[in-house]
Amino acid sequence: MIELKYGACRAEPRQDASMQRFRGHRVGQFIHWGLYSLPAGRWEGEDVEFAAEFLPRVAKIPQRRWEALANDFTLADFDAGRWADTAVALGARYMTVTTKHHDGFCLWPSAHTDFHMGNTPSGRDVLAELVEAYEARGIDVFFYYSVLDWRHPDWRFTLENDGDHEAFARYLDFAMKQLEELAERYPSVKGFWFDGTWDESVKANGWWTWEVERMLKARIPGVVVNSRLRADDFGARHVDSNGLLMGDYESGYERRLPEPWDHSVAGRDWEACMTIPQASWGYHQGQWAQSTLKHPFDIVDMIAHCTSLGGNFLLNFGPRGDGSMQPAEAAIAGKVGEWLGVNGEAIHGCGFAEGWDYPGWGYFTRHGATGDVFAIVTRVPASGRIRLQLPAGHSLAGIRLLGSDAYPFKRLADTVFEVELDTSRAGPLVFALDLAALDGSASLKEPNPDVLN
Ligand code: JFZ
Repeated sequence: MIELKYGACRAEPRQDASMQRFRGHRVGQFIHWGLYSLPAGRWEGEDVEFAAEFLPRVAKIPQRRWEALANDFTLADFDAGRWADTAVALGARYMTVTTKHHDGFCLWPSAHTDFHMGNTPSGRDVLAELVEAYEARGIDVFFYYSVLDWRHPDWRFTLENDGDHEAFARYLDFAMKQLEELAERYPSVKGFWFDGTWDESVKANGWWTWEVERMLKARIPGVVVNSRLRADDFGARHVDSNGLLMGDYESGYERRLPEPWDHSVAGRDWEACMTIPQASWGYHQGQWAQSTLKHPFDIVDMIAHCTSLGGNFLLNFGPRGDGSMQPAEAAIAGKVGEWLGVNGEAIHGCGFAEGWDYPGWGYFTRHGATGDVFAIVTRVPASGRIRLQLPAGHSLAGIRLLGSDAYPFKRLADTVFEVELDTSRAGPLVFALDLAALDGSASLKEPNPDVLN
C-alpha cells in the first residue's frame, strides 16, 4: 500500500441505510435537459450526427449564439409532475438530472454565474420543481454536475503555465461554491453524479475531488457520490493507486455493461447508464437518433443483467426544448414499467445470487432481504426449454411464474431441472424458485402438485 492523502475513503462497500436504499433501487431515470434540447442536434438546417449535448463543440457554434438560446428556453410545455409521472410509469426509484452540463448552463438560479434558468423568460427554478415533484412521488433525486465547463473563462483542459494554474484554481473555487450552493438549496438531494473530470487539469487536482466528496458528506448525511468525481494524489481515476474504489460506487459503465459471467464486479457497488437511442443523451431530433431507439424488452434485459451483478441501471431520457417528454421515450418507459409491475420483485432490492452460475438463457437474481432466488429468461433457447442448474446441496420444491401461478417443471438430476417455457407470453418470463435442501429435510413449502417427476 502506498501512502495516499486523497485516495479511497474506505476499502469495503458502504452498509449504511442511505447506501442500502440506493443499492436496492436498481432502476433509475437519468435526464439530460438543457439549452441543447432546443436545437436538438440540428444547426442551420443540418443534422449533426453526434450526441446532441455536444452540438456547440461539434458544430463550432459561437458562444454568443449558444447563449442566445436561453431566450428561447421558455418552458412552454414543462411540467415537473409529468416528468415524475414517467419515472413512476417506468418503475424508477431514483432520478438523476443534469444540473449543469458541459456548456455551463445551470438549471437552478446560481449566485455564481449569470448563465442560468433564472435569466430565461420564465425565470423558474426548474430544479426546485423537479425535486418537489419527484419526492412527492417517493422517487429519490440525484444531481448530475459537469466539472468540465466549456464556457467559464477559468476552465482549463491542461495546465501549461502559471496563468493556467491560477485560472484553474479560481475555476475549482467556483465549482466548489456551486456545489455548496446545490447542497444548501436542495438539502434533500440523495447523491451527486459527477462528470467531465477526465482532463489533465482535474487529474492534477485530486485533492479537490477528495475535498468535494468530504464537503458534500459533511453537509448532507448519507449522500452518495459516484466514482467518476475522483482522482487521487497521482491522478488515478475511479480506482486509486492502491486499487481501492473512490467515491461510493463505480460509474464507469456507460452505454455498455459488464460481461454477464464476470462475477468479479458484484463485489462492489456500481451503476450503468444507458441511452435510449444509440448515442445521444440530449434530445436529438434527427433520423440518426430516432431510428435507433431501443426496444423496451432489450432494456428489460439490461435491467436484469445489471441486477444479477449487483449494479443499478440508469436509463436516460432527453426531454424536448419546450419541456415536454418525447412521446416515444415516454411510451418505452411505460412498456418497461409494465414488465416491472409484474416482475419487479426479481429486480428491486435484489442483487447477485452467490453460488449460481451464469445461465446462457438469462440471469439469476436474489433478493437481499428474503433470500428468494429468481430466474429471468431473456434469451429463449431454440428448444423452448431452459435448464435450472442449482448450487450443490439444493433441490427445487416448486417454481412460480411471476404474474401467474405455480408452474410445471421436470427433475433431470438431483440439482438439475428443466422448464418448458410458455412462449406465448410477451416479454422475459421470470420464475421465483422455491428452494429446499437436497435431503428434503428443510423443504420450505408443501410439495408442488405440478411437479412432472
Ligand atoms: C459524458 C458526457 O460527455 C455526456 O454528454 C453524457 O453526459 C454522459 C452521461 O457522460 O460522456 C462520457 C463520459 C464517460 C465516458 C464516455 C462518455 N466513458 O468513461 O467512457
